[in-house]
Formats: sequence, C-alpha cells, structure tokens
Amino acid sequence: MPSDSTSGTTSRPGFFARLKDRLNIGKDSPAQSTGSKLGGALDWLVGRKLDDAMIEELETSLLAADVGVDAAEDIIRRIRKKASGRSIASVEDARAILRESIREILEPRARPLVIPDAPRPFLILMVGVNGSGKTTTIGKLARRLREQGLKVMLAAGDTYRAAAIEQLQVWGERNDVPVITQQTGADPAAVIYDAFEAARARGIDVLLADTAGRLQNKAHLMQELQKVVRIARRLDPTAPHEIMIVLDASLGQNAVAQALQFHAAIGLTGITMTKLDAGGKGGVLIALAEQLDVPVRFIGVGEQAADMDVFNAGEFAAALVGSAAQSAESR
Ligand SMILES: Nc1nc2c(ncn2[C@@H]2O[C@H](COP(=O)(O)OP(=O)(O)OP(=O)(O)O)[C@@H](O)[C@H]2O)c(=O)[nH]1
Ligand SMILES: [Mg+2]
Repeated sequence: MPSDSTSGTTSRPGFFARLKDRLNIGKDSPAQSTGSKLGGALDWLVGRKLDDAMIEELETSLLAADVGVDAAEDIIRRIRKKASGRSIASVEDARAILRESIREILEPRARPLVIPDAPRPFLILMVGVNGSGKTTTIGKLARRLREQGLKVMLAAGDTYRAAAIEQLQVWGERNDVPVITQQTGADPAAVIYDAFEAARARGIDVLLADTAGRLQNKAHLMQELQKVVRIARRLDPTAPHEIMIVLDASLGQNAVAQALQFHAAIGLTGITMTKLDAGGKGGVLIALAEQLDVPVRFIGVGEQAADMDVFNAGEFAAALVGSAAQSAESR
C-alpha cells in the first residue's frame, strides 16, 4: 500500500551506526574533544550536583555544537529538572539526562512524510538556497518512493542553469523515472504546471519538483516561488502537498535563518537536513526544532542515493550524545 510509504520509522540496518560514526561524537575522550562533541566531555560531571559553573560549561559545549542560545537554554532547563537535588551517578547517567533532554525537544518535529492514497499526483516542491542539496535529495527521494512501489516523476523547475536540468536527468535515468524539462530560462511555474498535467495524465503518484537555489533575502526570487505555489494551486487547490526546504547542516545557525525566512515567504511543510557527514554538527537540528514548528522529514549523510533516512528523534539524540552501548564499546 502506498499510504504509509515513507513513514517507516525503522531505519535501514547500519544507518544509525553510520550517522553516529559520521557525526563522530559521543566518545569518552574529553582531552581530544573539539567542543562540538556533545557526549564527549561528561565524565567530569560524575559524582557532583549541578552547580552554576557546570551549567556554564555545559552551555558552552552546546553552543559549540551549533545548538543555538535558545535551545541551549531549553536543554539546560530540562537538565536542571532531571538532575535536581541529586548528584550525577555515572557518565551514562549524565548522557541519559542530556540525551533525553534533546530527544524531548526533537520528538515533536519527528513527523515522517506520509504519501496518502489521494490526491494524485502528490506534488512535492523542493526549495532552498544554492547548493544545499535539493537536486540530490530529489534523487534520493525518487529512489525511496520507487522502492515503495510508487510511480514517480521529476520536474526540472531549476531553469537557470542547463547543468541543473542535466543533473536531474541523470537522477531520472538512474532511478528509471521520467523527467519533464523545458529549455533553460523557461518560467519555473510553467514547467511545474506542465509537469503536473503530464503527471496527472500518466497516473503518476508523486511529482518531485526541483527549483533553482535562491538566497532567502532576495525578494524577487521568493516571489517567483510564491508564483510557483499559486500556479500549482490552479490545478489542485491543495497543491503543493509538501513544500520541503533542504538545509545544509554545515551552515549552522544560518540554516535556521534560511528556514525561518522561507517559511515566512511560502509556508514550509517539511525539512530535510543534509551534509550531517560533511561538517554539519547536528546541533543545528535542535535549534531548528526549537524555533520552527515544521516537521523534519529526512536527514542526509552523504552524496549517494542511499545516504538518507527518515529522521528519528531518539536515534538522532543518541547519535549526538552517545549511548550506553557505545560507551561500553569505546572503553
Ligand atoms: N556530503 C554530502 N554532500 C551532499 C549531501 N547532499 C548533497 N550533497 C552534495 O552537495 C552538492 C550540492 O548538491 P545539489 O543537490 O546539487 O544541491 P542543490 O541544492 O540542488 O544546488 P543548486 O541547484 O545549485 O541550488 C553536491 O555535490 C551533492 O553531492 C549530503 O547529505 N552529504
Ligand atoms: Mg539543484
């Protein structure tokens, strides 16, 4: 059944291990800690009650991990509550408190993308700044949806660069899905309109529409996206059914600013965070969860089609902070 196609919460075996490995955090080596490794430097907490100096130190390492000021304060509040009136029993105790505090913030955002049985085609509009990973994410998502038995089509709504159209065509060929294109310079709204009609005529389940990268502060480019949305609604008042922003985790707090501005302009319904393997510290997802009530759908940890999975709050918090099994491993 296509209905719960992308909602599987069980990740592929090995993905969690890879996420942990690529985030490269949670090791018991405070001396080598870069300050970005949340689970790294917790042993100094053991046997102590939380005091202001400890809180300050914790806050510093949260900020270094791209968590942001508001989310760091929220985490500290939660830690204080959990540890109030007692001392920290062990590194695992410290980790559990931190992990649980982070999971609580992420959990409300971990709502997977569900492709319902209707309407058809289900239009997913991919947006974001230049180079964030939109086209790659379309390729990864096309593969995932195909594997679930859905009929997928791609729309080359990035008409700025000839190379962008070709890049999407490569992903189309790789996944054996049709790609609707027009010439470079065409109106992206027209491309997506035509693709929507073609998808409808061909009984396509999911239409994935690429768009050109754009900076969130360029008003005319945001208006162009608003036009795409408006035109899509002429064919189906409920379209686009998902407006997904693709964010590069390595941009830190800037990724949060991008999400806020795109959301204000076109109303986001989903987030995919890429490049958690490439400099992205992961804490940015906590900042995002704190500041924006938009579901985080997927996380990307590489350039290949398989390097993406459904966002899971518990898994992600464990990968950030480390878990009991992991601390046993690293001894
Ligand atoms: N390491 C890593 N690289 C990624 C990830 N996602 C995308 N990339 C790479 O980032 C670069 C840009 O990806 P694109 O998919 O072309 O980004 P885009 O948002 O479509 O870019 P524009 O169309 O220019 O706005 C490519 O080299 C991708 O292979 C990821 O999760 N991890
Ligand atoms: Mg692109």
